[in-house]
Amino acid sequence: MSADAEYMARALALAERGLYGTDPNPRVGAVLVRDGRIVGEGYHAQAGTPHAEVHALRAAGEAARSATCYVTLEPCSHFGRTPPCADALVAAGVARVVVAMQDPNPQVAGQGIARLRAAGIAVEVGLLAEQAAALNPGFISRMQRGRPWVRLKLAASLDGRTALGNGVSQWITGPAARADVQRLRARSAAVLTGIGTVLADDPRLDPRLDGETVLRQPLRVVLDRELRTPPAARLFMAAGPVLILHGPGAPAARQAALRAAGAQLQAVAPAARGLALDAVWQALQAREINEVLAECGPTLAGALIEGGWVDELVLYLAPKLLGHDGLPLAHLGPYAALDQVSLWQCLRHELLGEDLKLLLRPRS
Ligand code: AOF
Ligand code: ZN
Repeated sequence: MSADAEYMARALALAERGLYGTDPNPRVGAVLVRDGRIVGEGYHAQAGTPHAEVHALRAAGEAARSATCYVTLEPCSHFGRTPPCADALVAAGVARVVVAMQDPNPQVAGQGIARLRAAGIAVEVGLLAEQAAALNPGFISRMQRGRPWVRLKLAASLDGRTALGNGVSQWITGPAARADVQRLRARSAAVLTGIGTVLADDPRLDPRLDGETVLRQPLRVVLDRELRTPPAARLFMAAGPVLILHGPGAPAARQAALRAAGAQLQAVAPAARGLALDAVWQALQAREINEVLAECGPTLAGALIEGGWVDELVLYLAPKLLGHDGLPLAHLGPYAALDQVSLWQCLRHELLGEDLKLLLRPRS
């Protein structure tokens, strides 16, 4: 690895420390190097607090003059909750800036780089760009596609069953896989489920991590066309907001009871079954949700997959066989030919305790 790539790798590792806290902002890391020595570094921890570059500049002080700054996202050029980082880098007298990727935020989108160049700073763009983009799939999706990144998590037996025929489903996977799911929840701005899962499992859906701080609680979202969520559901026992998306004409008394339980309610357009998923993403986009984790039963999982909405599938497989009458992963099909089936590409696999974790992307 070149020295530049090593410093950028350090900046990426710093950015990752913001994994559970920066929403709706992206995760960003920065390193300042002068004469072959790191003189300052930092990362963005939480929206409303200083950006990565500002932390690095503060740490470096006078040593930032004529230094090189390695940063995982283009320095910003706008006044948001905080002033522009590009101006701060210029004022500090930095000589060179190495940027992993351009900021997809239309308020920045190249203007930060242009401002640095206009001030006579040498700027290079694109070093470890793929790794930098992988830190922020949700932020990039929200900025470029106008909708959140959707990650579907499913856990099943080797024969693809999520529960016994009688509905018993607790603890299909082991403790390591379950801890991994808590980390997926913690990095997500929203955790999405359907009314079927609320009624069957009564989940809390909040992240519970050992020893790590979650700076913002994910929004827990229930798709509940008829507003059947019980006001005594365990969802309301966890800290953090609950949003129930419902169809038109939901009974006023149920609305009042759920509001009293602490839920936010919003009506969205209905679909043939359930709610229109494009309207669901619109509602979440309006709330600046970057990453959505869907933890749901076979009905919603099937609708997400068949609608082509799943950007990433995380599948945990437990070394068990639950039998032919167990509940399926997703209601799909029926398919009449193999060229109609849902196809996936496995990007990574990993053994977590006794369970196999697969990271999959849809084959387009
Ligand atoms: C950077 N460095 O560390 C981050 C950046 O409201 P603000 O001031 O926090 O601005 C948020 C926007 O700034 C965000 O949408 C993204 O475009 C950029 N994030 N930029 O130079 C950072 N987190
Ligand atoms: Zn900034």
